[in-house]
Amino acid sequence: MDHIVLITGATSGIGKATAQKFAKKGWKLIITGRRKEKLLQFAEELKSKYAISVTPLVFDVRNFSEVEQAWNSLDSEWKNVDVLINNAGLARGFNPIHEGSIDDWNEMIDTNLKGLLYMTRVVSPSMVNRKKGHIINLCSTAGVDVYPNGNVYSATKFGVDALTKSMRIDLLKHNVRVSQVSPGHVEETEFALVRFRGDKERSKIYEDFTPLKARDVAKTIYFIATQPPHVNIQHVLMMSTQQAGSNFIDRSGRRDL
Ligand code: NDP
Ligand code: 8X3
Repeated sequence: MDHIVLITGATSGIGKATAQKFAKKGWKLIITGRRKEKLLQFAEELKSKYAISVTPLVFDVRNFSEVEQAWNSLDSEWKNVDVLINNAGLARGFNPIHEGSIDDWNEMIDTNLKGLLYMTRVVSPSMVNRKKGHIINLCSTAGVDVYPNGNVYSATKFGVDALTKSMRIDLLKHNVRVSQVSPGHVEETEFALVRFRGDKERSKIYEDFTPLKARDVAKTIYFIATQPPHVNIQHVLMMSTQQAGSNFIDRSGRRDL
């Protein structure tokens, strides 16, 4: 298998589970994140477990010169990325709009929107030149429906949805597919811990219902990426059985098998 997938935000959660899924299927991987030690250790694990090639790149997606430098550090053969998964992202804070933190707002906008744009800007020209490629963006149920205190996080994910749609139109004539996955709540991630800045008590948001797991989303991403060349799955909106939308969760207890 000579296919190359580039996954941003592979040090934890959905990105990590997605890297494991593609590695298991024999793909060549470029994995990224800011936490160097975690990323390098994960790359070694993948290489020894699956006997595949893995290139780890440590950089902050919010910083365009770091993004460009990381991309330029790749050998030309590694630049032939078949699938770009724009996964790195986060929510910060959970305040009503009049009490929101400007720093939190900037961090979400810079990561979820600008980071996705910067990655797309450096990777997509090679896809256009080769007339081949697939970009898969991580959106959210928060990009489909708003909820109390979700304000700016939702705005970034509504923005991701708009970008997915417009990127698909721009890249249509170049034979580059653009898809999106919008999950509801997903455990086995650091999402809640990051949103609540390490507050373990506040981060216990999955105790009274069973959410999706990171590997459920990974499986869906892999399915999207492995359709025949004439098929593009444009958008998958997925939630656990106990969730029916951003504002509808059956919190009557977990239903793990
Ligand atoms: P995690 O916090 O577990 O993972 C986030 C990943 O993004 C980490 O690998 C982190 O790596 C990386 N990342 C964050 N900021 C940056 C940055 N500035 N530069 C580079 N990498 C960065 O969360 P999830 O796995 O849950 O989140 C993945 C995506 O899924 C996000 O876009 C999120 O919005 C979306 N999502 C999550 C849901 C959930 O309930 N968990 C539901 C719906 C969507 P590092 O810290 O090492 O840089
Ligand atoms: C993560 C899901 O509902 O916390 O995107 O916004 S939610």
